[in-house]
Amino acid sequence: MDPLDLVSSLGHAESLGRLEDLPPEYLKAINDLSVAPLWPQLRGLLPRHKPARNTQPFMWRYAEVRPHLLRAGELTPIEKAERRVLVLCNPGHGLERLVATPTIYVGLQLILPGELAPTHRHTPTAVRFVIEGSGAYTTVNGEKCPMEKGDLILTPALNWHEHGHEGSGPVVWMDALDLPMVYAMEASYAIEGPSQRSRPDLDASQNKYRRAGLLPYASLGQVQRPQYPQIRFPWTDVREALGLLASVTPADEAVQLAYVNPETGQPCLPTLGFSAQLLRAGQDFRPRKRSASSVIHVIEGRGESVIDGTLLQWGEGDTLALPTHAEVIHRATGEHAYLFHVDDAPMQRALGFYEDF
Ligand code: GTQ
Repeated sequence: MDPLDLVSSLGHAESLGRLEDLPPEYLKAINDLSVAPLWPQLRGLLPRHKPARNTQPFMWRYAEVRPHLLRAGELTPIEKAERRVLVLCNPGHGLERLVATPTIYVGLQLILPGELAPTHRHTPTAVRFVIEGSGAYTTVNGEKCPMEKGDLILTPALNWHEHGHEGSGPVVWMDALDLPMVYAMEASYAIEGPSQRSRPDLDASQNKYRRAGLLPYASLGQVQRPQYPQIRFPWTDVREALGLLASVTPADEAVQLAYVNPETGQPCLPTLGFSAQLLRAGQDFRPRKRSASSVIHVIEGRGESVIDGTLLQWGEGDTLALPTHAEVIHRATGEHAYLFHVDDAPMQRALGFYEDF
């Protein structure tokens, strides 16, 4: 039987009634009560088999954006910005919504020597992934985390954070936030607070969770494990771990490590997921199609990706947006490449509909 016949035999019509099919006085009467009929919009809200997507497969080239970010450093003093950020706006969503994908906000943030981006906390969760420079830091609830290239630093929801720069030269990092969802929930706001410089607790979580497989002994006796035990994930460790993982991973399998809560093994944040991938030279990598949208940042190397038929050729510092349900192929075209992934799989799992195919 033709699948479409099956659909109709189950009582599902191919096309549903339209607004124009209704008497205008009926529509006016219900609209005046702030009420609308579902059926003209049902297929739009719940398309069959595959979601409607506005997100475009897209790439922001670091070499193109960087000069404008540095110019922002001349045009806008930190006091006039608080956070000097250029936001990567997916063209499928325009410049107003400030989203890279429907759920992921991505900005490139610049801090110059001596500057301070003052303490605040907010309901959205953020992470920083360092792109260039050194000598900057982020202090999270009094824990001062150095920011070196490739480091991932978490600033979970409602945690105090400030950024500073004690070195020389510009420092740039990528911010990824779950802001679009928190904003859509009409729950996004920030509070300013006093500087945390008075009690810097240097990289405390790094010293507690230095190596996978080893936990502070006292943790074993705790019923409730800490929600955000590790704040900084240094790139030097992740890169080395990827190299070792590659040495024991069959050629056709992904060499990819998830950033997790070392106490629980769960994703390190509740809404967004983070992973680092070593893409081996000369080999097509075809991840499974998945319901999550994602952003990929190129840490090192060159390559190309085909995302829903769009070819994007990337190099170090570039950032790509991948829609939900995308068909994806990645290949490194030079040596090995290293990719940092941000996805919304944790929130999709929490909502009970994450799928891969
Ligand atoms: O550094 O705290 O890109 O609050 C957007 C909002 C960065 C930050 C962003 C923020 C921050």
